[in-house]
Amino acid sequence: MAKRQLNRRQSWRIEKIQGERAARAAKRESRAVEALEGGDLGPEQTGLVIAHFGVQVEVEALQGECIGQVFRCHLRANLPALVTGDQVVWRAGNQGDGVIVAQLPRNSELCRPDMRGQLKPVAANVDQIVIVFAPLPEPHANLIDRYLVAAEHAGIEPLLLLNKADLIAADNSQTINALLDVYRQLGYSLLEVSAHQGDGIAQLKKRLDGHVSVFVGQSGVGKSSLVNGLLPGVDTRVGALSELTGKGTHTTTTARLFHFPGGGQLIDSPGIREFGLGHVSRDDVEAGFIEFNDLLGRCRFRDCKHDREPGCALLQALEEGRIQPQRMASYRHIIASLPEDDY
Ligand SMILES: Nc1nc2c(ncn2[C@@H]2O[C@H](COP(=O)(O)OP(=O)(O)OP(=O)(O)O)[C@@H](O)[C@H]2O)c(=O)[nH]1
Ligand SMILES: [Mg+2]
Ligand SMILES: [Zn+2]
Repeated sequence: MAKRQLNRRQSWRIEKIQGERAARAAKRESRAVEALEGGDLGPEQTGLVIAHFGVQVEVEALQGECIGQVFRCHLRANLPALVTGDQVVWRAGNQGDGVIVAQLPRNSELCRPDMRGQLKPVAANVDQIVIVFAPLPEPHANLIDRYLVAAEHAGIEPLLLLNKADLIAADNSQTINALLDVYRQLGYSLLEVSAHQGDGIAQLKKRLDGHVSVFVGQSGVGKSSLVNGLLPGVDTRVGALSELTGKGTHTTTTARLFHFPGGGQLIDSPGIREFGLGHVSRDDVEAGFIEFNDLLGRCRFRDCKHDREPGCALLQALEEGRIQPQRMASYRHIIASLPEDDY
């Protein structure tokens, strides 16, 4: 009991300190914006957010004489939350800095709930989600399925990417191949590569050319290593797996956008431990399982939960092997984790 009270008090204090810190930062920011706006600002122009640092963002000029150059920009107070990949209207200051004036409409956004369950966009205007996994850290099919649901929900093309193919050996090849088979059977695009040995990197490059892609996946699967392999000259930070847990160590802390010399963009994002789907409904989840598409609406009961109802089209397909047991288990796991009013 005493411990719990202490924890509550502690977390209240932490929240208070964080709140005060955020308020001080906001004040500093608004003073910086005022100072900039009081000075000599350049004309309004469009830019691309290539990285995000708390209250400031890095913007690449998309037009004008500074095209291609990067500016550290402050945000006007009334702006919506910006993410990497956003296009904005901004004005340059005279010291490599600037002010963001407006956010331009997004044509896609990949969202996920934050620690408090609140929905947060992680990248904007991407047209391909590259779901990266590896033999180590051990892949979780359910996490892959969650990303697939998020991709289908956002209407963004998914690409499954197995990295660290060099780590496939006698002791894990069966498990890995069984996992890959699930997605091959569903018709998803799948590539096997090794950032370390370079296998498959040329093929991957071809798949990314001309697209705006975002790398997502568990921490430690090698997303940043792949960026380094794909874009020589870019030297983004890579971190060893924890010796204790064999998991990634959350090396990348902010999503960052890179350009391919021949066109196309790639966003490296921070790895995650869990990927909630708080913002999607049961219908969205069902629509995200592409093998359900032809079956939905064919159950005897309109509000069928596909649990044990008689005349359920999904259960029958499961029995006949048209739905893979692992995917059905994954579907149930995801549904069970949705907030209750979404059931
Ligand atoms: N054997 C092997 N190891 C790799 C390969 N690619 C990356 N690694 C290693 O995996 C570890 C994690 O790599 P990162 O690139 O930092 O992984 P990440 O996905 O960016 O991790 P976060 O930034 O934390 O999300 C490092 O020790 C890399 O050297 C590969 O193809 N083969
Ligand atoms: Mg990384
Ligand atoms: Zn049913």
